[in-house]
Amino acid sequence: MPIDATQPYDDDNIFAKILRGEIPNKTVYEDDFALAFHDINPQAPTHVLVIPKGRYVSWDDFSAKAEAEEIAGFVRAVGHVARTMGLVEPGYRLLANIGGHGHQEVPHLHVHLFGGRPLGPMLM
Ligand code: IU
Repeated sequence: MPIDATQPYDDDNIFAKILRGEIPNKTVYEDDFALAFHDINPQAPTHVLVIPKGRYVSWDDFSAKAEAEEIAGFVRAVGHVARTMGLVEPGYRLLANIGGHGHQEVPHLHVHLFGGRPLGPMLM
């Protein structure tokens, strides 16, 4: 079920549990600001989720409330993951689903990173 992007942060959401190490994940990269791990239901040969370490439901609260350092750290982490996975050339796709119409299901901000094959026109 899609979530309401304006809901309060839920510390019991699955990605919060992953961040606390309570649920295993296939980590690709981790630093002070972000964790990147393989999606459990990959939609492309490479399908990685990158999440900020802070308690943000969606792009809405992250963009409004995160410190500049957190935003920069997260954006740099996404780029670092793509670069170190060899995706810059031939290319890749970033996607963030936000709230109901965006069909966001997990209430912790995440950016999907897809690659490993030609992805065609934008997904809808
Ligand atoms: P969405 O943007 O919230 O719709 O995507 C959630 C993604 O989280 C989706 O691609 C799931 O396969 C993925 N995921 C996961 O990787 N591990 C989990 O334990 C759960 C969902 I639940």
